[in-house]
Order: sequence, then C-alpha cells, then structure tokens
Amino acid sequence: MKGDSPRTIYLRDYTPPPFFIDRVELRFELGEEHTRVHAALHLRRNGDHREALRLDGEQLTLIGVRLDGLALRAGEFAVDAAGLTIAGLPNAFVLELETELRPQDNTALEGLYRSAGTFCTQCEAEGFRRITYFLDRPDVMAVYTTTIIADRARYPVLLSNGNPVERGDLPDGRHWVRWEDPFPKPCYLFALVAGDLRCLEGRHVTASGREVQLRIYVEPENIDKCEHAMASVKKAMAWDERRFGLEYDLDIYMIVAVSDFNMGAMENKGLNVFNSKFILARPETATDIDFDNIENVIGHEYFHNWTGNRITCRDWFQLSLKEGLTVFRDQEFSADVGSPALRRIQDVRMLRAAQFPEDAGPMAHPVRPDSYVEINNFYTATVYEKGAEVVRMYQTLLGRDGFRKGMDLYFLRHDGGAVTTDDFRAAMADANGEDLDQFARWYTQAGTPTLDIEGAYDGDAQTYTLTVRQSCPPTPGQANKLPYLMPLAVGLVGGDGKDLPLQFEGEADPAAHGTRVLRVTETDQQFRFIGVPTAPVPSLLRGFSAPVCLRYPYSNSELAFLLAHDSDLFNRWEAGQQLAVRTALGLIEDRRAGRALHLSDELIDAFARLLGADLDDRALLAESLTLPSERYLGEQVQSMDPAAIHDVREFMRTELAQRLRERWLARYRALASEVDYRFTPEEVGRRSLKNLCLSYLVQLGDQEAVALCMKQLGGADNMTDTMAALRALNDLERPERGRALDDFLQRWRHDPLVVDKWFALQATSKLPDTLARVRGLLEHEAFSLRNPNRVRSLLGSFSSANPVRFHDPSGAGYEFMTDQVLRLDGLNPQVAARLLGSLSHWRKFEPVRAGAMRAALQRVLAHPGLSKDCYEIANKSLGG
Ligand code: B3K
Ligand code: ZN
Repeated sequence: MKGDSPRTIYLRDYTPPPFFIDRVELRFELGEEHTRVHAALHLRRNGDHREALRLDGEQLTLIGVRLDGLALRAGEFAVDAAGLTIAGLPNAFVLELETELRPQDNTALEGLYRSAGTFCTQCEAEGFRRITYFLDRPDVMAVYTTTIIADRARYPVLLSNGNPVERGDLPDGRHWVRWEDPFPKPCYLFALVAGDLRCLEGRHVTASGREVQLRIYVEPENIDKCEHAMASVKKAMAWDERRFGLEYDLDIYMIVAVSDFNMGAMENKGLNVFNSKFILARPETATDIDFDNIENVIGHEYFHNWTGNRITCRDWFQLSLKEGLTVFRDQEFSADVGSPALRRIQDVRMLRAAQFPEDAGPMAHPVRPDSYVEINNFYTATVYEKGAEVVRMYQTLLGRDGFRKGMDLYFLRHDGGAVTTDDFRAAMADANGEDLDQFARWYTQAGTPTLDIEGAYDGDAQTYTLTVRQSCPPTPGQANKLPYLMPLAVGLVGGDGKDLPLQFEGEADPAAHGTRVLRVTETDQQFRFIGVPTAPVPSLLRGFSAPVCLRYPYSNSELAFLLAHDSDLFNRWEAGQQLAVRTALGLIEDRRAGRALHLSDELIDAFARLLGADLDDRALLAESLTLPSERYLGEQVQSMDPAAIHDVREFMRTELAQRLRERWLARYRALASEVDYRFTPEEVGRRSLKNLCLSYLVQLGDQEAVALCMKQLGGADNMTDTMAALRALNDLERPERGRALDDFLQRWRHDPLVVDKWFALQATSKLPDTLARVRGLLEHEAFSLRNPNRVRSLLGSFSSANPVRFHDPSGAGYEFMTDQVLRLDGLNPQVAARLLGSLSHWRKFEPVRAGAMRAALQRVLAHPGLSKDCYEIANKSLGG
C-alpha cells in the first residue's frame, strides 16, 4: 500500500443526505471506443443548511456540467479522484452532467462494463459512481428514465429498469429505447444491458389476476438452457404470494445471464443480472447441485423485490436488513418446495463451514457491522447466513403467524423507505406486543455464542432439569459480551425413542409431546419439566434453533440413540455428526501421540444401521453418511494441522469403506437406474446416495471400484453422475484419471460453465502434485484472470476446497496464492480480496503454517498500489 491508509467509515457518523435526488434522466450512447453518459439530476436541498453539494464519482472523465440549463465554467465546480463539489446552489435545481467511460477497459466489473459482447452494469454497492457523479448512497431514492442509444446490428436488445415506453431508429444505423421505472429506487438498483441476446418468454398471473411477462435473456447459443430457470421464477412468484402475500409489481420481470460477474446475481429493479452459472442448465451440463442453486438464487433475487427494493437499507451497515432477510426467505422457499430437513442440514453445514470460522477469526464483525473500509468486503457469511439465522430466530420465538404479522407491519410501515435493522426489529416487536430490546445484541455483538447445557433427572420427583449457561468469546474490539435472547428448541426422548410430554411447573396440562421452544435470556438459567416418567435423553437445539455451539456431555451411546430415534430430523443428523467429530478428534490425538489408528465399532455400527434401514428420504440418508468436512473438523482443534485432519478423515473413510464394502456395493447397485434424468427430490436423493456409495467404494482404490466409475462415466446421461464418477477418480494416481479428464475437456470445451468444472476438479485433487498442476493450468489457453468464474474454479477451489494441498507445510501454496492475488488485484480487487480471505485465519494453524501465512499477508500489505479491498483484509488479518 502506498500513501495514506484508506479511510474507515463508521456507522456512528451517519447523517441524513444533505440533498435529495427525486428524478434522474439518463442517456447512454454506447460505443466501441467511448461511451457517453448524459445525466439530468433533479435535486432538492434537505433542510435549510448552506452546505456545498458533494457528488461521488470515480474513474470518470467529466465532459461538462450545466446548472438549470446553463453551462458551469471551470472555477464553479471542483473535481477530484473521488467526486465533484459545487457550492452556492439554490434549494431546488437540475444538474446536468456529461461523462465519458470506457466500459471495454473495465476489468473490475463494477459500474458499466462489457461481458463477451454485451454491455452490462453492476452498481451495488458503490458502482453507480463509476457511471456518473451522484449521491451514491441507498437512502437517496429517485425515479429513473433511461434512454439507451447503440448500434442496431450489434446491440439489438437494449434494456433498463421498469417498462419500455418509446423506441426509434437513427439514420446512422443506431437505434434507441427509452425505459421508465415508476418505483423510486436507490442508484445501486440501476441496471442497463445492451447486446445481441435471445430471450425465453413466459408469463405469470398473480394471485390478484395481474399478468406479468417473464423474460430470460441469454447469449444465442444458450437459449436451450433456460427452462429450469423459467420454472424457478414461476415457482418463486407463486410461493411469495402464498407465504407472504407479496405480488410482483411491474408488468415485466427480466433476467439477463452474463458470463463475467463478480458474484452470483443482482436484484436490480425489474432487471436482474445473473452470473450465467445460476441460470443455464441442462441435465447434460449441470449437476443436481447446480439445478438446486439456480432455483435458490432465482428465488433469492426475486424475493429481493420486496425485501431490498421496495424497502431498502438506510446505509450499508444495514446490509443484513435485506440480505439476512432475503436469505431466510430463499431458505424457507426451498424448504417448502423441497425437503425442510435437508435444506436445514445443508444451510447449517454451510454456516458452520463459512460463518463460524469468520466469527472466530480476525474479520469477525457483527451482523450489523459498525465500521468498514471497503463495503464490498462485508458481503459476508455473517451478514448473509448469520443474518438469516437471526431472522429465523424471530420466527422461532414468535411462531410462524407472529412472524408473518411482523412482516406485514414492516411492509405497512416502511414500503418505499430506506430503513434500519432496528426498524425491522420494532415491527416484529410491535406486531406481537413483545419486548425484543435484548434481541438487538444479535445485531451488535460478533462471535458465536456457546451454550453449555446439563440435564438432571430426579426419579422420585419425576422432574427433569436443564441448566443452560451461555457465553460468547471475545472478538476484535469487543472483549465482553452481554447475554442474548435466544430460542432453544428442545425435546425429551424416552427409552422407547418417542418424545415425552413437556410440562413446566405451574402449567395445568402438558404441552403436546414433541418440541418446546425455551426462551433463554440469562447467562445462567434453569428449566424444570415435571411429570417425566423415565430418564430421558434430551434432544437440544432442535432444528438448530439458534446459531450457537452447543455443548452437552452426551455419551456415545446416547448419540447413537438420537441418531436412530430423534423425531427431529435435523438433530438425528446432528447426533451422527457429533459422533463422527468426537471419533475424529480422538484419532487426531492418537495420531499426534504416535498411536496406531483404530476406528471404533460405534461409528461403524451406526453407519451399518443407517445403510441397512430403508429410509425413504435418500438425500437425508446421504447427509448422515457424509463425514464432517475437514474444515469443520479443523475448527474443533486448537492448533490446526490440515495434513493430520486430512489423514484422519481419509482413514475413517477407508475403514468405513472396507468394513461395510458389501453394503455400499449393494446399495450402489440397487440405486443405479436406467430412467431418464429428472430433477425431482426423489431422483436427486437417489443420485446423491448412489454417488456417495461410489465415493466410499472408490476410497479403496481397487480395480473393481475403478471399473464401476468407468462404467458410470461411460453410461451417464447427466452431469451429476458424470461429475460424481470423475470426482471419485480424481484422487487416484491411475491412468484412467488423466484419460477421463482429457475426454471430458474434449467433449465440453465449447461450454464455459462445464470447463469451469474441469478446472475445479483438478484444483481439488488430493494428489500430491496438485499445486504444480494448478500452476500449469494458469497457462492453459482456457484460463483467464479476467473471468471471475474461471478464477474461482481454479484458484478459489484450490485455496478453499483443498486444505491438504493448499496448506502444504512448505508454504508453497501460500506463496503461489499471494502471487495470484497480487496479479488479480490490479484487475479486479473484489475478487482478489475474496481469494485473499483464504489466508486470514493464520492464527488458527500450527506455528509453521501460521508463520508462512502471516508472511504472505505481510507481503500483500507491502505491495505498492494495493487496492483498499485487499488492504482491509490483509491489515485486519494481521491484527491492524
Ligand atoms: N445484492 C447482491 C450482492 C451485491 C454484492 C456487491 N459486491 C446479490 C444478492 O445478495 O442478492
Ligand atoms: Zn441478496
């Protein structure tokens, strides 16, 4: 970093905008060399202050400024690298700005840029200031009219937010279209797209009978890959009407898929722009997971129309107001249209893999952060996934109906506004007559709380007492935490495996058998149940009712019991995971002490029982038979040695494979099917269990298992089975591996999303020479640092999904990644900063690796011209 350190922005400094912009008229002249933007901003002073107007603007060439029609001269305004200042303005006026841009050189993919031949925009969080000078903050909301002028042949499709109102041709071969968006919006929701695109059309009739045109725009060769996306849009629209009474509000809903995109997708009003990865799918090119992700991301962006667009954030500290809430909504959507337990398990896996480490590391921040250097660094698992857990807790505390009442009041009060997480909490509290003041700590305190629970049965009194203690570790800048208000869902499981009645002292009747939500508010609290006939096994934190770490002194046999009987399917899965974690930690200790490794019968018996039982939910069964990830296991130890964790997990898999070989094989054979691909929960479950069996079988590396893989590879009519076979081969040092990868590339080299899979496979191979191969792949003709998907598939997969190779004790993986981060930082700081995040947890590692990671971070920090994105990650990781 050279010069001054970038400035920190604080929530406590928030002040309302000194000016409002009520109306914006934009005219874009898109060109191959230069793009001209003409903006007419209708401004109004907020209050009677005399402050100068300060507009944000970056990387713009200013051509001219006019005030109420009159051109301003050089001395009448001041321009610097971050914006434009004009003093002595009237109270209401029209400011016209002419700027020039070079979208073709925009490699940061913020503002207006080009992806393949298409012009597109990404304005959240602060990209609009790269289009024109503006009050680039979400609490400034305006109505927009946008005219796009471009060459008719190259750019037949010209799109912006709202409805098309006029169009025409120009004599020079160009044409133009004018769009009007009647809904006031912050500039981060502005979007423009111009290109040669094909469109899949559909329609949706809302519950109240309005017809909405649905249009998915893609590059011509992808038009046959949009059916699933279209079906997902319709499903999402109908669900939001059913569950929340929310209808779409414009006549057209458009989605555009582009191949160069920094993240997943963007909810621009009426014109969502998507990473093509979350739109394009055919069974031959996309896996079940891809199909599932498409449905979720489409749901997510669509749901933003109400939670994000109609009601937006006052400032970027409130990001979770829209993101946490919208993630919660997309989780509920896919739970309702699929399997609730499955989705919950997947979400909790993800929370523990990504958010818990974040909360325990140097970047830990509250769901509502109180400061940032670069807001793009705060689109985090904490703001999104923990934020969703916080919203879920309202629902668990208030009940589904109470939560819906809170949502209704939130829309009633704030539709059209830019508000805060406190406003959301107030709506939930007021609609239910509840005091939720203490709940605010979920927004202000960082760190993952721990619940230490003990249970005591008194056979004479027939009571069962739970003692619950909560604590939360210190995080950067927050040494002491106050107790949280949290819902603790519990059940008591009797000896016969059935739930016992749950009755508190002083209650006339027992509540129905099943689950009760306890309200935890104190550091130390007791809950006594009466009328408990036999000593129960407690089932705690059912459905993962709060985002905490739970500690309860279960015996292994109690865990096995819950795994077999718990009526709460989430906790059934969780019991198996805890049994596996415990086993793994014991083995890690044995390995460290030089003892021979031996896998206990308890885990093998539990797996054998699972494999024997014919549960009809095969997807859930596959989840239960999947060991906790290396990353999650790593979080459970003090001084992490990724090689030890890898060896132990592999040892467990090999033992399970060997000891249960016949069962895996029988299941695999029974699940193989000749029917054509269908994306239904049953079929997805069948494939996931079948492919898990295959992965265990291949763990043994024998000829028979390899033959099964080759057969599956040869016969597969879908990418799910193809990838499963390739993934199984991918860790084997055998000639079949190389041949299969070559054939795969040969067959799919024309399809970028499939080529991404080819890169990712190689980056995640456990073979010892993986780093050398990854290095070699940087030179592959299909690799480009300019395409974020490609970068994520090669470099992101290597650093985040291949711990044993990335964390090579030599430090070579860190050196390599540092070089790539610094190269990328000059092109695309946002994506570079994400990659750099793989080094930030250095303190968690054993001393040799920790030292090498730290040195790598120091090298980044010392780099001349470092972006503020990477500066913030490196600096905070080092404790600055
Ligand atoms: N709101 C966008 C994320 C924008 C990220 C900017 N760096 C996508 C989403 O959460 O729906
Ligand atoms: Zn979102």
